[in-house]
Amino acid sequence: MRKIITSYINPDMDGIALMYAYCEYLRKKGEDAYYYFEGTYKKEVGIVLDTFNISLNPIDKVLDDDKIILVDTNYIQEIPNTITENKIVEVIDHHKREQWIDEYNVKAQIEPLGSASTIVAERFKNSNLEISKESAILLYYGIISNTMNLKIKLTNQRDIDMANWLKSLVPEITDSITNEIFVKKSEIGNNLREEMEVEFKDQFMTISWSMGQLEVANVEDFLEKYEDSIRNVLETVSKEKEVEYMSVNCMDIINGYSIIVALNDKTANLISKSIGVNFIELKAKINELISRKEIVKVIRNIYSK
Ligand SMILES: [Mn+2]
Repeated sequence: MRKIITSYINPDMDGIALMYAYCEYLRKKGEDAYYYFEGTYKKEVGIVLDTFNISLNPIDKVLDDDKIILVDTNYIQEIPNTITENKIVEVIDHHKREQWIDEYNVKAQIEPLGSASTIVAERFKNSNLEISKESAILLYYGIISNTMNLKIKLTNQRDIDMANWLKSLVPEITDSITNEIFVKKSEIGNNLREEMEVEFKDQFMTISWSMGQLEVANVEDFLEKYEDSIRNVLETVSKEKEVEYMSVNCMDIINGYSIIVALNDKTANLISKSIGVNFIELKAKINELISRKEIVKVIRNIYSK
C-alpha cells in the first residue's frame, strides 16, 4: 500500500521540507512512500532548492487506494479536494487541531511548535536512521522560515535544538547564505497575491476574517515600493472571497519589526482594539517580530465560534 505525503495547496518551506524528509524517513523504515502537492510552492522554496542544488521528485497523481499523510496542515479545506478524511492515516502539524482527526481516529502529532519540521527532525534524531544532507537542509530552512530565524515568540526550545542539530550536520549552511536567502525572498515578482496568503477565511471565527503574511528583508522600503500593489490584492481578494476583515502582516526578517497593512478602517479598528496597536493611514508598526499566528490567536479568542 502506497503512502502519500502531502500538504496544503501552494506549500511553503515547512510543508515542502516535511514532505521530502518524511518520505525519506518512511522509506528508510521500509515503507512505500511518496510525496505529492498541488499548485506552486512558495518562492522561498525555489530559492533554497536553487541555492543548495536540491531537486524535488513528487508523484503527479494520487490513486484511489493510496493512504494519505498530511504534514504542516490539518485543515481539509486547504488540501487538494480529491483527498478526503477517510484516506488520511497520519497528521504531523503545528496548527490548531481540527475535530475530524478524533472523529476519524487518525494518528496525529500536532504540537504548538514554531515549525512542524522540528517534529520530523526529532524523529530522525531519535532513530538510528541517517538523515540525508538534502533533508537536513530542507528541514533546517523549514524551521528557520517558520520561526523567522528563531526570532518569533512562538519559537520553542525544541525548534532551536533541532535547528542547531541540523546545521551541525551540514557545513554548507552558514549565516551569510541564510541572509542571502532572506534578501532574495524579498524580491517580489508577479506572484504577490500567492505570497500574501490571504485566500482563506478563518474558519474558527464568527467574523469574516483573513490575515496574510509577507516576510521581507526591509519592510519600510518594501512598502514604499509595493503598498499600492498590496492594497490591490487586498481589495480584489476581499471582494472575490467575500471577506470583510482583511490585512497582511509584513514581517521584517532582518531588522526585527512588523507592519500590519489593513484593508479598511473596520479591520484597523478591530486589530487595534484586540492587540493594542495604533494604525496611521491603515498601517500599524510593531517594534518586534510578531507573527500572524500570535495575532490570530488573540482575535480567535475574542471572536471564537
Ligand atoms: Mn508550518
